[in-house]
Amino acid sequence: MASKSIVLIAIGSNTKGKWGSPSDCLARVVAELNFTFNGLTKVSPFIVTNPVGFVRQAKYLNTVMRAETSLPPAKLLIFLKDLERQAGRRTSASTRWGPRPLDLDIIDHGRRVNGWYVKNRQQTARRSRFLILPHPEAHRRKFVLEPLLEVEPHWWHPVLRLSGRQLLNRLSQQQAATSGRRHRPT
Ligand code: A4P
Ligand code: MG
Repeated sequence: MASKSIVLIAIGSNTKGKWGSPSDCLARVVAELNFTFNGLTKVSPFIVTNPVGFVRQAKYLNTVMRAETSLPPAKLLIFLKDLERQAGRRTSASTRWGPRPLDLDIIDHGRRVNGWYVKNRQQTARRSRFLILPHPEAHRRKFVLEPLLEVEPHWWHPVLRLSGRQLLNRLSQQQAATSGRRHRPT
């Protein structure tokens, strides 16, 4: 039997879809995934978060699931994309980082690294339709890191080699620096 990997899946929703409101949709997808992973899952509490993106849109409901699976990354991605479609997501009509009834991102799959390279001496992820691991935006997103730490408190980023806690602290410091600049008297 193939060995199992620990996977972390970020789940988000901010519009009504075929599975109902964002909270109905999250409950449904958690149930579907729980069934698929034979109950070997842990789910963080659902949190309401401000939207990140380039268009005006409603707040999101977010959570992170930890699961154990022998499904390889590419097969898991196909399965998750199918769930997004079942929940009413239309890929052709979707804007990058725009509103959606369901978004499923693989944050980590057994600590695999794929699609990252060094640019100007910094680790950077490619922009591509192919699977990037760990997810290219996870380390910049509080709505991913906070729930992730609830289900995997000792997680660390396999490329940036920083813990989830360090990444969150870094985000808070960056935010404080930006708001400090904004409020500096002229
Ligand atoms: N893809 C590559 N790597 C991965 C991965 N690790 N996990 C590819 C999942 N997918 C991955 O994704 C585009 C393509 O990325 C997929 O075909 C897949 O092969 P998408 O979700 O179909 O579309 P997208 O919106 O164009 O891009 P993306 O980058 O996935 O958006 P995100 O990053 O998912 O962001 N604000 C809050 N508060 N909460 C949210 O949950 N979510 C988004 C969506 C924006 N703002 C948000 C939230
Ligand atoms: Mg996505």
